[in-house]
Amino acid sequence: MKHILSIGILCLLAACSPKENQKIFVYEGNPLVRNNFTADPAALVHGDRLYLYVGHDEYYAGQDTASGGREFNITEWLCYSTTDMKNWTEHGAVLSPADFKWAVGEAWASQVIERDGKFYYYTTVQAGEPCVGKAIGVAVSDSPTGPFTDAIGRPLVTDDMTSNGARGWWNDIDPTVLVEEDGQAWLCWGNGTCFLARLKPNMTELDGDIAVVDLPEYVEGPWLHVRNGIYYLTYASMGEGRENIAYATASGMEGPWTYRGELTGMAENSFTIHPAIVEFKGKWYLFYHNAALTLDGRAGAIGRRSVCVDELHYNEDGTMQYVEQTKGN
Ligand code: FUB
Repeated sequence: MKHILSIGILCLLAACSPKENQKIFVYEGNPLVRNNFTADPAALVHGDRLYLYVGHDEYYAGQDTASGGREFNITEWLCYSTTDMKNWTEHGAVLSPADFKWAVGEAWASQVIERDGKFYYYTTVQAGEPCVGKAIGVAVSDSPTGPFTDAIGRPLVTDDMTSNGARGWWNDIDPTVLVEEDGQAWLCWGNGTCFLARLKPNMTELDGDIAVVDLPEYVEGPWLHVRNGIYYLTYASMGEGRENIAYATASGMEGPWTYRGELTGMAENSFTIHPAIVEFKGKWYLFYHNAALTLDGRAGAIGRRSVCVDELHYNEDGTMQYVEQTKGN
């Protein structure tokens, strides 16, 4: 029995460790990822390693002349990981909308979380008939680097389940998930409206009604985390014509949520910004994106963004200190 357990542990370690053909790069200041345009970071700490999941902002013919209409071309989600925030391993594409039979394209923001040894990938995809519109899908894997497969064969959240508000068919985007210490899981998402619902312990069904959290200047990209009994709901809010990051706190997931102000200013050269917050090896980090990178002669733009990271510090009362966005060489 002991022998079988040891083999099991070794297999798991092998699955989670960088493989020989995986590329390593060294963090040289922001932007963190410099070999791809990347957006919408989501971080997961598992064991000794931090996993970073991002949308891959890809070039498309006509992008340089496009105005309005199609802003993004994101057809896959990439994964990177690190044990020291300095040396990063590339795991490549770990999920794509094509992995959801009901999806018709576009891979918007996501978050991966672990529960009972399974890794759940909650993500935004464009759904085809009969639930046309942005939808939230959930894929599952035994490993943080996949392979991930559609957990339920249909969307978890579709347009008809929520009121449309200002954003119509594309308001069901940008899922974030939190599992409380007592095991209660929550799903929060939305563009224009911040939706919140309980998840059943199976992590693949909503449990009860969908509530709306009223937050000043809320746009999109919510991120939930807890520290010392304080619940944080951090989100992309509307600054002066572009998004910045703001947050609210509560003593429990049911609120009331108290607005605490801006956490960052607007991102360099980018209309959007998107927060992810985790603690890793005793330090707290804020991941976000800007559009400051020039890659292969193409300057950053709305669909050519770059994931960044900066340290996050708290005040004694639990409020988060304003984060200055740093820049590398
Ligand atoms: O990347 C596409 C969309 O832009 C995301 O879903 C939003 O959070 C914004 O970053």
